[in-house]
Amino acid sequence: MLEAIRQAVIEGDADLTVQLVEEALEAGMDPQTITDDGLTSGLRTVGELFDRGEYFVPEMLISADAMEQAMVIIKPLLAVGGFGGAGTVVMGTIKGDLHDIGKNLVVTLLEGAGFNVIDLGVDVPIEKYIAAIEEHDADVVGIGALLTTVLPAMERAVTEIKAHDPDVKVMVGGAAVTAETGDRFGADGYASNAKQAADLALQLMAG
Ligand code: B1M
Repeated sequence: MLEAIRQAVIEGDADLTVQLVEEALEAGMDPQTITDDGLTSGLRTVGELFDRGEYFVPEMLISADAMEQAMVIIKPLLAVGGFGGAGTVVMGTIKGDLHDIGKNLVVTLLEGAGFNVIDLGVDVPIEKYIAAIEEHDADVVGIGALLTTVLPAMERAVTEIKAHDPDVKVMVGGAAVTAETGDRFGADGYASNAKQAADLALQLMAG
């Protein structure tokens, strides 16, 4: 079933992807497993096909759309839990990067963990993060990046946010980021997937 979902994403067949996800949920499969090992795994293969020059941007967009249509069904099942109990998180993909599927998943799981999430979207300049921290008295900032070319911008953002407000916790993630990158940038934490991001935000709040 998971392989069939992977293949439907790779083929960019949104209708089939949605149908298979509905069948998997009816069969009792865990929504997180469907997301990580079916949908996200399929998009990772799409990235490899792009890398090999077999797929191009339009194919990536079509496959991304198949995942996003399936996520409409899954998201409400992931975001179970209270809202706003745990604190405020400002979330966004860094300036220069337009990838948001993973970021949106992180937002869903943060809300499911009880956080009030201010989602700044994609291509977020540093000053927008800082203005949002001020406006919403944020406890945690989440910065995502999927392109290696935007890592210098992410490093500058971590430095400037920490200089502006040493008390706010900064966590980083996204396919272009590793735990080592996070350490080197001076971030308070790194998360490799959406569930880890929610758990990390709770840990950072607990100090
Ligand atoms: Co592009 N893209 N893309 N892309 N794309 C990648 C990232 C790439 C790795 C493909 C490849 O394998 N070569 C490659 C980057 C290479 C590199 O720099 N390392 C790449 C490229 C090159 C590009 C373009 C430059 C292509 C071009 O135009 N020439 C271009 C750049 C546009 C831009 O950003 N300025 C581009 C464009 C696109 C689309 C817009 C077509 C589309 C994005 C659609 C959208 O987001 N709305 C797209 C897609 C879909 C991909 C791949 C195939 C899939 C990404 C995805 O959404 N995965 C991707 C291949 C890959 O990732 N291997 C690729 C599903 C998602 C759930 O996983 O984002 O990893 P992910 O999120 C995970 C974790 O990372 C983590 O939790 C999530 C859930 O578990 N996480 C966080 C994510 N964000 C976090 C933030 C946190 C914490 C955890 O904060 C604390």
